[in-house]
Amino acid sequence: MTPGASPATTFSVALLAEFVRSGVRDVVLSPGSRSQALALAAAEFERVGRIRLHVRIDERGAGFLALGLAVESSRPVLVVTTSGTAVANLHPAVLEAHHSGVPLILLTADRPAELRGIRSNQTTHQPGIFGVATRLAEDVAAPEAGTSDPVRAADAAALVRRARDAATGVQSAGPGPVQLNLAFREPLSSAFTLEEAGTDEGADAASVAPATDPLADVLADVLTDVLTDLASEPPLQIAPGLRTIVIAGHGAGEQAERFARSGGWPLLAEVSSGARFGPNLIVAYRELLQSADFGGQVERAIVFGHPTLSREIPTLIQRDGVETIVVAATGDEWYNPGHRVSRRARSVVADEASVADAATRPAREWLGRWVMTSRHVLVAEAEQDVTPIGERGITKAELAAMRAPVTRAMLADAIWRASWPHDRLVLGASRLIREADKRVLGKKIFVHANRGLAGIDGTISTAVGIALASQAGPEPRSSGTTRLLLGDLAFLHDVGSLLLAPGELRPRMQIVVGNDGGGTIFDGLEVAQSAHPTSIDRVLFTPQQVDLSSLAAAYGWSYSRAATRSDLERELTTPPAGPSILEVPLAR
Ligand SMILES: Cc1ncc(C[n+]2csc(CCOP(=O)(O)OP(=O)(O)O)c2C)c(N)n1
Ligand SMILES: [Mg+2]
Repeated sequence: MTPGASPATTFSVALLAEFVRSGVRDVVLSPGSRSQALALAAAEFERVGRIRLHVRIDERGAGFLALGLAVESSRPVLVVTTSGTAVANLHPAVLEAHHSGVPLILLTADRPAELRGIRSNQTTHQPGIFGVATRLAEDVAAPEAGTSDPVRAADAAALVRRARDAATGVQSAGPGPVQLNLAFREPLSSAFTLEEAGTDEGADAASVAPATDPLADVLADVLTDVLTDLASEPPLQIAPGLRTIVIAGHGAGEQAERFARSGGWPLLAEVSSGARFGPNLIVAYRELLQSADFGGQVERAIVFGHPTLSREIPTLIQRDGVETIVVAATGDEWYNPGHRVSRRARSVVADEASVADAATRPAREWLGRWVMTSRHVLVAEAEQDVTPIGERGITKAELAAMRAPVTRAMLADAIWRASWPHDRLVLGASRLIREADKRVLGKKIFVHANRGLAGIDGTISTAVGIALASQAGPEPRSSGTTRLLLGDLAFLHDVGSLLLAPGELRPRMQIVVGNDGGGTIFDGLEVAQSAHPTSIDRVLFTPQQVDLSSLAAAYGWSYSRAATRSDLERELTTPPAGPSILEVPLAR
């Protein structure tokens, strides 16, 4: 760095260099004056190919974009903002990341100590503003002139290590958000350049180049941590003898499927569990849980992940005579409906007796009855709402079915069928994720939903983050399409996130909006039967008649509409190459 350089810039460059060295690849930033040193440093790191930079004017969308990038890339993602309300706009994404265990590192620029508490412009109390939602919150004093670069680099390295460790969960209860509140004093930046070869003197850019694969470092740390956990607490051994089911809520992962299979137990896996596949899968689990012959017979439930999509699961757990074991590798808030969970474990295995028992007749009958009955329920429902298309020729009835208006069931089925292992599927919070959860068959595909808090906010930006990170990954998993299925209100809530920065990689992404003119999820509430329909419409359904094609045109996304089943099939199987919106009108 040249003599006379702004300490803000010297520190920002050192900090970003350390983050790159620690494995960070994606930086999301929103513009602002106080954060200019970080922003200009990020622009330089992008120019020399060290990071992927994503610029968004709206910090709320920026936060969710970072969340999507982190979910897909399994790496911490940096978010840079200026001071004031800019910081507060990150709060929704921070809460979601906290509750769903996603590593975000927020670099929030602030005034130095002498300018705080005196009504300076755009100045509020930022340190720790996210409360318990951050794994670590540090208020970092403004960098001083005159401190030598090596000292500053050492400070930056230590700070980055603390932030990285906290965000990936090495020293805390699992991955989550971290806030580094960074004070900057005038001059807020100075000019500098990094050399492409990575030999810039001041920034010590040679050392910016990672010596080893940084991803390997990050994963190795997380893995070491998990293994240490496992070593300090051996897996809970699950013995046979009780009529058992395995429940996989959001984020349960493949381990839930493996575990259910090893013990020969029915697997009730939500659509975004990561475990919705395999021979033990029970798709029609709601109907079965309601039945005395199935739900009524359960003596033990073993729960992975975070179930949020049905009432039947929490009801079962609260029933007398059901022993529930909740499994979570990390985290300190445990799923516990009605405070009735009997045991918690960091990991479980089916013990030898359970594995042997899985092959016995009573165990095979227990599993077989669940699997067969679930299939019967699905077939009966399918006959009601969808006429199958014959393989040879199309009959009159089939033709009519192709021209029939799209239903939610049809939409959920079609989008599931169109998704393959190299694709990504993101589901917004609405009736549609529940519709998918009720019916889609087992398939090993990537499904994400923001179920940490199930907000309708940030859905588009989360999906854009997933799409962009997936495109940057290795082949062939980088070649797919990210499809987002969401309702019209969730779409409109985050419509500003359609704004993509010119020159940035465009997401290979199809947004499918099930447009029923408002929030029809509320029509299912009990109160909708008794309250005045006008009031329900006014304050819950909240009708809208926005022209989505105009919005698409305004933001430069291609647009199409699918009103019939044949339109839908065509649009889903041959989506446009770039960002596109498919509007599907649905009856209320
Ligand atoms: C940020 C936020 N605000 C409010 C809610 C409450 N909420 C849940 S679903 C929903 C309406 C969803 O409507 P839409 O996206 O059109 O889906 P639909 O139910 O019609 O399928 C609302 C407002 C929420 N989950 N998150
Ligand atoms: Mg709607």
